[in-house]
Amino acid sequence: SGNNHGGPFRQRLLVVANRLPVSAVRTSEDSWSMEMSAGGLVSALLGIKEIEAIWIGWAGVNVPDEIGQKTLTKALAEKRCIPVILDEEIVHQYYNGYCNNILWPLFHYLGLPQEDRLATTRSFQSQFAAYKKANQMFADVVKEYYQEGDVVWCHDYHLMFLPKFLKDYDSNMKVGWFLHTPFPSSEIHRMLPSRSELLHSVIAADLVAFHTYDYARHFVSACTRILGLEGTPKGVEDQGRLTRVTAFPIGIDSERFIHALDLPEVKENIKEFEERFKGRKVMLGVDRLDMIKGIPQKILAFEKFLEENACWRDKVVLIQIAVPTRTDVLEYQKLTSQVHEIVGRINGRFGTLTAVPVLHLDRSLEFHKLCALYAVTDVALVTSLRDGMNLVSYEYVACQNSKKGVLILSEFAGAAQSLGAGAILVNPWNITEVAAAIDQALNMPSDKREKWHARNFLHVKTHTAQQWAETLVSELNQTVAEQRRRTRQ
Ligand code: ADQ
Repeated sequence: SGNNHGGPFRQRLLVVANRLPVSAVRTSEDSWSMEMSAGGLVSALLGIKEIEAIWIGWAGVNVPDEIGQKTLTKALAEKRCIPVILDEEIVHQYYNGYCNNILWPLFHYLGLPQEDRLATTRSFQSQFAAYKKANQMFADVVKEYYQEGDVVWCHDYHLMFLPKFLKDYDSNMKVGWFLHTPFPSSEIHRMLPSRSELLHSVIAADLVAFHTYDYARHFVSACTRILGLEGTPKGVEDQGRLTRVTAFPIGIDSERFIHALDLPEVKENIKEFEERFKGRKVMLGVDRLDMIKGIPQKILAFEKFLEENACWRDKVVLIQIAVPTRTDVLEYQKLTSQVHEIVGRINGRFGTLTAVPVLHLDRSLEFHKLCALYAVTDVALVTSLRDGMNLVSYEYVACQNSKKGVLILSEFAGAAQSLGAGAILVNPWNITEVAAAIDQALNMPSDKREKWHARNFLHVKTHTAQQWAETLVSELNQTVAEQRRRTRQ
């Protein structure tokens, strides 16, 4: 095969995701500056020696001119990234429209947008057409770079057509599809006007994987109920062809967080924060600003806690870091104003001349500051209304070896299934319950905190992103080998 350059054999992995793991900034007509983002997936794949990962995805920038496209492609190649060039209109319809306005809320049980309830509306149809077209464009780039023997790993709800487009091109291609969000109950998926086409396209993959068994089960039910296919313990069967459906929960690169705590600048930050919040307990929320994260509900629960526990008013602070995302989508703009209004009200009610109870920042934090914050806080509040997994809860645990703080965790986050036994589980819609959980967390005796932390820390350390990626790739190779054995018989 063309990818063996005399050294030990390394299988090529084409990782296809909507966004490349880089941010590209154009510095002149023909030059770009690139910064690789340090997500779990990136470090996971760097850590697997037997695999050579190549990324395919959108670079997140609009590049209408040919010089720009050529120079961008060249600059990205050095980072082992291959761009899919999407124009502004497609991005608007496919990404802001179908992905973020339709699939995202539906998969998180937030329903379909009001004006699109009827499948006949023009916006729904044109967004769906753009989604399909964008998926075709991703497929075309994959086809161009694909070599026999490569493994192709498609990511997320943005690319549900991709497995089908790739298998139509070459039925021998090894194709896996992983969903980072929940897969909802089949009763929810049923509402989607394009429900069948999407399911058919996904099961063209050899392996379909989710964070939890519940999501995998919902997916299989959707295939049996909506498509009338047969569900088996291994997956879904369509005319004798089996698509393996299973759960492979993601993890984080825990060593990266644990080591960071020893860095001088992180230690410096920790000291600064401790000084700044001396005499107060610190609670922390870190989320992308998104309706699924339940930020308003969380702050309202904190308000209720302060109402009921006057003695805590000047002794506790909630730091909420909310990175703005998808700022082009109206719903997200409304959410920002809503959060600001609640924060303003609480600080007005319970603040003093020297301190406010809620410290809310509309921004992302650099890695070192984030680690320091995770390390100094007494309680982490993860109150997602739905969340595929939620990595913030993992990162918090990884950084809590000295403090052994308490995790308050939504039962609707995938992480509830892995960290739930060492956390206070809550229904984020029940503000009274969350307020009570805050009280319990702030008063929890240290022996219980230590026991819970030890349990969760062990989990986070042993279920890493690297292990997740390795498992998925080897399972995909195995699944395909088994299929070939079966069809030969
Ligand atoms: P997200 O919805 O983005 O991911 P999450 O899993 O919490 O949610 O990951 C967010 C990442 O961004 C974390 O690594 C976190 O450190 C970082 N981050 C968030 N807010 C930040 C801030 N204010 N400053 C700096 N960094 C911040 C989707 C799904 C999740 C699933 C992941 C992975 O929605 O459920 O866990 O994919 O599959």
